[in-house]
Amino acid sequence: MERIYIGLGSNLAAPDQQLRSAIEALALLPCTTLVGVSAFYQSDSLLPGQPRYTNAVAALDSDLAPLALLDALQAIENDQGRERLERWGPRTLDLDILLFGDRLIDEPRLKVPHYQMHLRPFVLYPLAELAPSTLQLSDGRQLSDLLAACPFVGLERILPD
Ligand code: ROI
Repeated sequence: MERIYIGLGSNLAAPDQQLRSAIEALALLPCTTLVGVSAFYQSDSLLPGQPRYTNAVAALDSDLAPLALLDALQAIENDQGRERLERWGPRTLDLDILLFGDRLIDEPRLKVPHYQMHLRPFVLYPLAELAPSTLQLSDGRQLSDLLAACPFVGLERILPD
């Protein structure tokens, strides 16, 4: 059993509802327990001209292998109407494996830790709600150091209802 953190994002077709549906789907994954979900956060897209995003992070405990989990996450994205028209395009649902236990993964389909998480306040701040502040990433970086280098700018925290 390994602790896994998943980043969720949506900027199309009722983003908050997309995240809620995705969380229900995560809770139903085989060999997996959903152990926590952060608040939702809204922010502008990193790319201009796209609708604002809603983002959150979920914590799972799972016995799934990394690529089996990736397949399951892509199936959830597809079930929720994701169309892969352009890289970085707007999307109904994006599910990213951020951290997978203490594994370092460098495969064509999957790199863990997620290669841009340290640059993304909409990943780091929800992650910090779920993970201990002393969390050390599998590549040796400390979550607290990443947070200190990534100001809480442009994020609007949506209180859970
Ligand atoms: N911007 C925000 N705020 N949230 C995202 O999840 C997100 N995802 C992306 C790009 C287009 C880079 N911008 C984003 O893929």
